[in-house]
Amino acid sequence: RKLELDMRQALARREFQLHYQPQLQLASGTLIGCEALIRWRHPDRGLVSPLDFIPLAEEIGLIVPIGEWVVRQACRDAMTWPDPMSVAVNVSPAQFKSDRLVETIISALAGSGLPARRLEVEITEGVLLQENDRTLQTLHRLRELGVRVSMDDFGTGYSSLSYLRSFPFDKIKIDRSFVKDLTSKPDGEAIIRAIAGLGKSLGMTTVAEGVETSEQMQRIRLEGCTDVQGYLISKPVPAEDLRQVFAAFP
Ligand code: G
Ligand code: G
Ligand code: MN
Ligand code: NA
Repeated sequence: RKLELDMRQALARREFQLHYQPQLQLASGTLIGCEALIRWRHPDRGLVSPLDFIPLAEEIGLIVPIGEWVVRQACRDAMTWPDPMSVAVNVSPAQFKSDRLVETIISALAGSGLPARRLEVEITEGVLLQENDRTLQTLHRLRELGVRVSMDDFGTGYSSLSYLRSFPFDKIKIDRSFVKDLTSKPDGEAIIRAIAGLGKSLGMTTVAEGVETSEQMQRIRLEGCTDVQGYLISKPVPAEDLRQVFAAFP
């Protein structure tokens, strides 16, 4: 398959790029960090979305070297941001299981000089689906390093709640489908309020994803979420454009 062949070359040809989307802390009105989102600048196809190549990369095992590149690049970029701004990387199930994740992270932190407290790992339910001792051990090793761990796309899977019981996440990222329902469905705010309350009682921060309007942001603040991420604050932008985004916030 052509795409597969191209992807095998893409790392060496430096065709991958990270875009960054900031997260705003509601209480302080400051930006607390950014999520790294990979892009593939394909020579013929232009910018390819991760939705179109991450699943294939997972399937053929290429997610491991790609994921390593993401972690290293994200740490280097975050070193140029004001302390204590953090960077969040998405780690997919195959990468998580590869057994090199912790070593890669230790090496990326050492190589860049980024303190562990400024790195965040986002995992989805997929990682915990076949939860076993090793999965939990990896999560605890990350925690011991001082790296923070977030539960991504919260609420979309089958047993999000039970995962919160298995591991003490630092942050819950509320899936953007719930933010969409906030103003469009009669009881839309009930779910957000419940998750925000859950986060509060478990000592986890809660970030609402996909916030596009100021009306949504106001409601989210009222329901008790601590942070927001979405086009209202900024779209994901290349590292070079972040300076301007940072400048727009105190
Ligand atoms: O920006 P968006 O279209 O940017 O991202 C689409 C999906 O791709 C999201 O679910 C996101 O978590 C995933 N994604 C983006 N960047 C990465 C990455 O570096 N690694 C992995 N595993 N997934 C990513
Ligand atoms: O799955 P994950 O949460 O890691 O990926 C975040 C995805 O959400 C990315 O594809 C990103 O580009 C997208 N995204 C970020 N902010 C918004 C937003 O305000 N609206 C919509 N529709 N998508 C967003
Ligand atoms: Mn994410
Ligand atoms: Na998400």
